[in-house]
Amino acid sequence: MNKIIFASSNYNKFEELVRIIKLKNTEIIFSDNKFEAPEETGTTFFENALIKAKYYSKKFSLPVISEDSGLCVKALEYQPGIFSSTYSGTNNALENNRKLLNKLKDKKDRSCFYFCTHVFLRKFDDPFPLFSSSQWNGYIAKESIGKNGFGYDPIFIDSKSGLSAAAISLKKKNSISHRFRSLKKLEKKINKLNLNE
Ligand code: ITT
Repeated sequence: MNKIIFASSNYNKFEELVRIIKLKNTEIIFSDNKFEAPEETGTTFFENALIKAKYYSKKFSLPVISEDSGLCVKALEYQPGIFSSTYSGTNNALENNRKLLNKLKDKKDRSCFYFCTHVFLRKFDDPFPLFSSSQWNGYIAKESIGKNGFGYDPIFIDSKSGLSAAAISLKKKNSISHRFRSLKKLEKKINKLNLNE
């Protein structure tokens, strides 16, 4: 059985990822705050995902998948974007949501999207990283709706169904989300490799 580390401090992401991605003969292991998280100094989702992938693959000496993601709000020039997890100055989801609702108080256009980029590295100096990205379109609710999910899910409304990401089941979220779409592309690419080479 091959082992791949999911390089993240966010267990909610891992919970979704393991239900979405199916890799041949491979177990995906959560990095579980075993090492202090690296500083995310990039200016793009891709750069930050690569920073995390390189850092954790060196620490664990194993192949890794990393993810950088966030919520991009049109009326706020696509912020909080790469700063989503600590938008309010803490990584408290309630505080982040409150700040965002406040910023949008007088805005008519509440459209937004979740965005994520995934990176796969066989080793820290892998010259052939694999990557994938996707987005999930929606708009920001006027108040929190629903108890499922994490982060901005209670205030993110899926543009197709009109339901908040926290009001749908995990199974449903995992069939329409940014994470689902991006990971399915990555899954295809990884399954073409021979990880034992
Ligand atoms: P790692 O960097 O350790 O993976 P993190 O949570 O800090 O964990 P990011 O820097 O990629 O990860 O920030 C992602 C943030 O974007 C996340 O904390 C949420 O605030 C938000 N986000 C991304 N996807 C989301 C989703 O499916 N549902 C709710 N919020 C999401």
